[in-house]
Amino acid sequence: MQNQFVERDGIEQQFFAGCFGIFGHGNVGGIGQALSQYPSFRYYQCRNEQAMVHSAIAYAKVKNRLGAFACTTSIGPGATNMLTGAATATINRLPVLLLPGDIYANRSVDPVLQQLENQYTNDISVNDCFKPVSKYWDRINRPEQLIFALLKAMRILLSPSETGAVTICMPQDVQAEAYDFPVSFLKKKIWHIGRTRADKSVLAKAAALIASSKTPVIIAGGGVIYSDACSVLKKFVNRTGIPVVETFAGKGSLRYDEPENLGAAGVTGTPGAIAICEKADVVIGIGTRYSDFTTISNSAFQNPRVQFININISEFDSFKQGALAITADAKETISELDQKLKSFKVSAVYAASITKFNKSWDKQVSEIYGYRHAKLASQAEVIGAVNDFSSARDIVLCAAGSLPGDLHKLWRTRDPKGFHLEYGYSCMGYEIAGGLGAKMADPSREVYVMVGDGSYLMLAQEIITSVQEGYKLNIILLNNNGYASIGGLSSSLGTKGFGTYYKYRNSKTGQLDGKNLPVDLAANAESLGAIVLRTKTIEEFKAALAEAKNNSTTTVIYIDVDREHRVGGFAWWEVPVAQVSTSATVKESLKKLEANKKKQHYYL
Ligand SMILES: Cc1ncc(C[n+]2csc(CCOP(=O)(O)OP(=O)(O)O)c2C)c(N)n1
Ligand SMILES: [Mg+2]
Repeated sequence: MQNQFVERDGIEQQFFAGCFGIFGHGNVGGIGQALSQYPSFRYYQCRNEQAMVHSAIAYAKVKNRLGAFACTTSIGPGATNMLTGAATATINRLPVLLLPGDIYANRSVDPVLQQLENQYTNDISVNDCFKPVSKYWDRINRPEQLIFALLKAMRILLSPSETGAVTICMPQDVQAEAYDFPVSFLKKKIWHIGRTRADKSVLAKAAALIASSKTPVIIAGGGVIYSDACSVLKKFVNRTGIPVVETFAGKGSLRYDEPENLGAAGVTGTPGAIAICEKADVVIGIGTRYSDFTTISNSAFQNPRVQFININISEFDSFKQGALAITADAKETISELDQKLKSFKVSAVYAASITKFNKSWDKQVSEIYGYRHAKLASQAEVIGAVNDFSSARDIVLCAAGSLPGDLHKLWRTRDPKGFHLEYGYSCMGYEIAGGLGAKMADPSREVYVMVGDGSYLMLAQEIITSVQEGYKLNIILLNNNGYASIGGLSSSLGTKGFGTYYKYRNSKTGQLDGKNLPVDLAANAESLGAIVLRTKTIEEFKAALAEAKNNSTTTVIYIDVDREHRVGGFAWWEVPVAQVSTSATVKESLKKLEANKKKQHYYL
């Protein structure tokens, strides 16, 4: 693994940075022994198997998929704890190599501790659960199988279109067996990562379609950033005036203050992005997989003549929305389109409306940042303070709750790697472990992990690993006593935030609507080894940001925020409403849903 290198655009780098792991009887005598014998391939001790996959994902994301980690676990619960991480990696198209331990291949001691027995076959273990969440899955029943398995694994890990979780299950007895591998298998190998060029005739058709368009728009997805296409995108849109809207993974493709940048697309989008997409005649999707958040549940595009052109390295994605499919690398394709569209420019009227949207949204962001809420701070004020304080290359990192939508709209992104949102799986608990992976990938940047109380409680223990390894994180812990995002969603569906407050069971009502629970999350963070700065006002919070920057140990800045004081949105999102209910508010929500559903389209 130490001898696997990647090369793209002539730049060579080692692919595997090391191995995260937690030992048990399923890996301690095999992979554990190997890691102890070869310290140059560094082992990192973690606290939870899901968390270590999150760290590996974030590392790969910051490395633009040109670097990755392996994760080793014991058998049984250690292995299945990685399932959520595997799904997170595969959905976000990020490479991780998972090496769960597995039951004895020789079956001589069946059932070994933690083995799930199946009375109809002995050819199954809990690790078979990884199959649907992995892009490649294998089980090594004889050591020599590793030769083919690892070559296939590398192909998937390095494929820009196929990458995701690769799971190689390692039966605990086989791990300890010897085999005389060919020396050539262990020699340095450099894997070239190519840039697939577009089919000429499709490219010509796309150029002609764009040339004839009046109101084109580009949706920039994560593929723009992974392909390192940001500078060619900037050149192309600065010259042609085609506006850009950004998905969660694509935010940062263009600096926020480029005149063509309309900001966040879709459900959590800006007014300008929503308005321009609604009328667009040609939508150029680059490196996007068109999630419902981007398409506003298939209602974002209302022009009856709208046509899609998709530039995507994945054929699967390039064919979405009935598009003219360009299955190719983003950077190459944008450059070629730029050449073919030398004389194309959007109309002055269209360009003026785009610049106006860009400016008016930025003004609104300043107002939201500057607004001082009388009681507790609002989440938006906190985001504003972090954005204003952070340097252009610093990373803000988040995954779930109400923060992602607010950050998507409000964060002024100044660097392609500055906005790190795991919003493919939106997995609560990604944040702190992810922050660690991001910092490991680029220690020269400050990492600002923004985490809600709910996500914090899911998975905070990698604070310990960050302290152990000396990777300093700035963790902003926003407490609003429960699940504000889902509470808001519940209210919008008529169910009034049921089950989303952290409150005692009330003996009178029988519901969870008693007093607030006596939980002290700041003390919890302190107990894990972090420096904790408790802040009450936005001024204290700003002072804490400066203090945290000077600290060399992971610092948690704790602040209570007002659950009810929300930024609000400009679009809807389809979530089902009960068709039959005794509640008047639910019935009301059903009417709204039915009205919104009328705006949905099939794009064929
Ligand atoms: C692992 C996981 N479980 C459940 C959910 C559904 N969910 C999305 S946001 C959320 C609440 C998040 O709470 P918190 O982190 O406090 O953020 P807030 O909503 O209060 O901003 C829940 C339960 C999820 N995204 N991930
Ligand atoms: Mg919360």
